[in-house]
Amino acid sequence: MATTTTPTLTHWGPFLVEADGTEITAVHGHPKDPDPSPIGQNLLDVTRNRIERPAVRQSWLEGGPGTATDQRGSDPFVEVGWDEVVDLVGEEITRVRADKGSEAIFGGSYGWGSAGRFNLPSSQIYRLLRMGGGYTDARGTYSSSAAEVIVPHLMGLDYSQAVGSQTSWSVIAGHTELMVCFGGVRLSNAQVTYGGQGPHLTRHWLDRSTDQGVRFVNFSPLRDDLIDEVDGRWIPVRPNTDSAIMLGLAHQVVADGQHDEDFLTTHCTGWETFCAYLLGQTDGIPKTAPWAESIADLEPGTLTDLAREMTEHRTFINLALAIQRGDHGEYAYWAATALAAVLGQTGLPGGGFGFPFGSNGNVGAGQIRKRIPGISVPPNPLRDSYIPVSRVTEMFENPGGSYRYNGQSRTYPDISLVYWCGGNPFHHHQDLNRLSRAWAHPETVIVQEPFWTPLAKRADIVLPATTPLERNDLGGAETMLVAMKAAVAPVGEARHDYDICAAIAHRLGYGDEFTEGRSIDDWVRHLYEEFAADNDYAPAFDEFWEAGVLQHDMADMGEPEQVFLADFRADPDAHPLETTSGRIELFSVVIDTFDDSDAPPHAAWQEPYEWLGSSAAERFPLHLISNQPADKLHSQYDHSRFSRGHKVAGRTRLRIHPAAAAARGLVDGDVVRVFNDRGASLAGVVVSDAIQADVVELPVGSWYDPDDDGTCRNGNPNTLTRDQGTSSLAQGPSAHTCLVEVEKLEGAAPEVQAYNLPEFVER
Ligand SMILES: Nc1nc2c(c(=O)[nH]1)N[C@H]1C(S)=C(S)[C@@H](COP(=O)(O)OP(=O)(O)OC[C@H]3O[C@@H](n4cnc5c(=O)[nH]c(N)nc54)[C@H](O)[C@@H]3O)O[C@H]1N2
Ligand SMILES: Nc1nc2c(c(=O)[nH]1)N[C@H]1C(S)=C(S)[C@@H](COP(=O)(O)OP(=O)(O)OC[C@H]3O[C@@H](n4cnc5c(=O)[nH]c(N)nc54)[C@H](O)[C@@H]3O)O[C@H]1N2
Ligand SMILES: [Mo]
Repeated sequence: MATTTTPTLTHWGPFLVEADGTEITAVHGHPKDPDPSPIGQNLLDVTRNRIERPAVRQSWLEGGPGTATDQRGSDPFVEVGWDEVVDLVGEEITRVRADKGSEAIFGGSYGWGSAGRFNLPSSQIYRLLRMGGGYTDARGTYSSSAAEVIVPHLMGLDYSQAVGSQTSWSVIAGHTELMVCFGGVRLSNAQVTYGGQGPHLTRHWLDRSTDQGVRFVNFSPLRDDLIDEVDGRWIPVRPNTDSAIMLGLAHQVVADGQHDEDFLTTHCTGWETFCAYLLGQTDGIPKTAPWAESIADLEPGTLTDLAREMTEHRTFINLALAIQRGDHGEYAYWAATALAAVLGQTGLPGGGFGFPFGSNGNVGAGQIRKRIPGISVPPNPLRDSYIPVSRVTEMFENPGGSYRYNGQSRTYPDISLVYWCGGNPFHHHQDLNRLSRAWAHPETVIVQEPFWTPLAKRADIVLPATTPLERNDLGGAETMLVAMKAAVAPVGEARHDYDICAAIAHRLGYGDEFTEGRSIDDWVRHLYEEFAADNDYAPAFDEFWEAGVLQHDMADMGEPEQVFLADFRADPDAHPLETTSGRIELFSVVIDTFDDSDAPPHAAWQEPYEWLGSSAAERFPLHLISNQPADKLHSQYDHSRFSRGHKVAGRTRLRIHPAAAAARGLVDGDVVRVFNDRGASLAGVVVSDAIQADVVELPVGSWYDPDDDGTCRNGNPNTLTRDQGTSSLAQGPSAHTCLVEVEKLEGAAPEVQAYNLPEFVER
């Protein structure tokens, strides 16, 4: 068969894929990408481990909703036809809406799914469920929940608006003298941007900044959170101590009399109260540099010297998202805001603070992302029915139970039906064995997914979806619009998300409203034409489709040189922030009224629930960092040869410091049991001095593969992480707060079964 070459866009960049009609035969970086991501090679296995036909869990099919729900994941499946499965889904949605109310449907469906403006799985499912009466939604993200809640309190900006107005890399390269990074600028993470990464430029900006004289400091448990080329200063820290470090730095600046009194009074509110806390006047503990050094386990003098360096130079403080994905994560962002205010450089070119450089590829690109219209999604008619996204297990465990969230007292709904599309909670959620138990609560679980992931295996009704390589779409990245063309035929009987949702909408009686009479190709053309009508430089659709990519007219892309909060800095009366005070809030009157004991009204050090300085470290003396995998996006394509080729001893790679390894008799390639009171995972050892001595790194993304005792044979770290909200403010996930112990596995290591297909039986 003739080979075709077609463009595509993923969350990890644009590519050209070669295909022979049924298989992808080669994946090439897009010629417009100077630093293509190796993750692209995962696409070679797009046709493997696929769900080929609709399937229903045997007990559910025989006994109906609510039957043997604790058998999810072990019951066999019965394959059925599309007409039958659409009927089953339609009937079940109708039954639950009528008997339990629409609130009993959980459609929050968190997950990244695929890039592609039209077929974005979350848009399709939201549209389907919202048009039909609504559902209980999920608010916030696993990425940035804590920041999303705290940033508006501190600076009156919506979080995504704040990220979009970050200081440009070009300004940092040109003006910053010292860039102090908490959680680094991790190049492997900058491969990715939600919704579509364009050309990869972060390496270029790191190199250029270094060439222009920016010196980097990397406060992080991992040295390689900053690439060697920038020759940064690595300060290995105890995880979760960032707030203490920043308070210690701020204290030193104040003790030296170098704080910007003028900025603190004209641009901030609450300085007096915060200062009294900093100096220890309110609790008897001055937050001095030596105090912080002992908490973070740093060499004495480290913070005193650095505080002086920061006062003497144009300093930019960068916060990775990781530092807010831990207990009290909100407060690391608040401490940085306060430290930057004390230094008085907020709003100056190359000074102040920003976030989250390195956590996504587009941060600091300096261009406002071009809006490519997607399919419109109406609001959820059940406006107030939502949970904070990572409270999903608690919701199943505790229907009717109450919890606090950003000043509100709220109640968990009683969920009967879960409909998940484009995410994988059995990868992304914390304490997976606890989720597995709670997962028996709903009567029915519907999963729409291309691959036999651990989530799909734990469904009652499985709807096989195609991937972007099997359908046409539009891909929008910062600088380019990509004609995402189908490269291979749909695998098995898989259907496009849109067609699945449309069939269900028809079954429920609102198909025409859902489709507006358009096929996928009609929609793609329609969305492009809407975009072209607003942008003179865009050619006619057919010309665009033929060319495969449209480079945006840069002149039209907003400020190329942006400085975060510059207008406010220049004139706070003319450009007040949309906070209660119009100023940066070093004390929040609003949060003070919440009166939650875990949510003080100013930046503060609160001991995380477990950390290297706590008594829990006597039993579990290693802090686990479950960061993002360099070789894939989350759990996507974990079945592929590329991802599996990066494993050690066939499971997730665990990095451990030479001293910690020697103390446990471990060498490279050993299989270890990583464990704590919550669970265990088996991993393959790599000994490395690029890690803080009491920290181990076990990246996320391996498909959950529990044995009978709940030990994950494949090394998923989320059997170990604790499932608790960051605080009553955001109730965000706190995966980066986790202690473990590691021991050599005795005897033969069990075989990984995560990539086996489930068992099928005839009806
Ligand atoms: N311990 C720990 N846990 C973490 C984190 C951490 O730092 N530590 N990080 C968290 C973060 S930041 C995030 S964002 C989450 C990520 O968690 P998720 O976003 O849930 O992870 P993905 O693996 O990207 O899941 C996407 C799913 O969508 C499917 N999919 C892809 N394309 C399509 C499509 O076109 N149609 C349909 N129907 N499905 C599709 C994929 O096959 C995959 O199963 O994980 C979180 N979990
Ligand atoms: N290749 C790849 N890139 C990705 C993703 C992926 O799955 N694969 N996922 C994307 C997504 S959804 C997101 S949200 C972002 C996440 O971006 P981040 O949240 O920034 O990413 P992480 O990998 O969790 O953590 C980055 C580094 O922070 C450090 N760190 C962890 N805890 C602490 C701490 O308490 N203090 C300090 N100082 N440092 C700490 C760790 O050493 C870790 O390597 O990444 C995105 N980029
Ligand atoms: Mo994320």
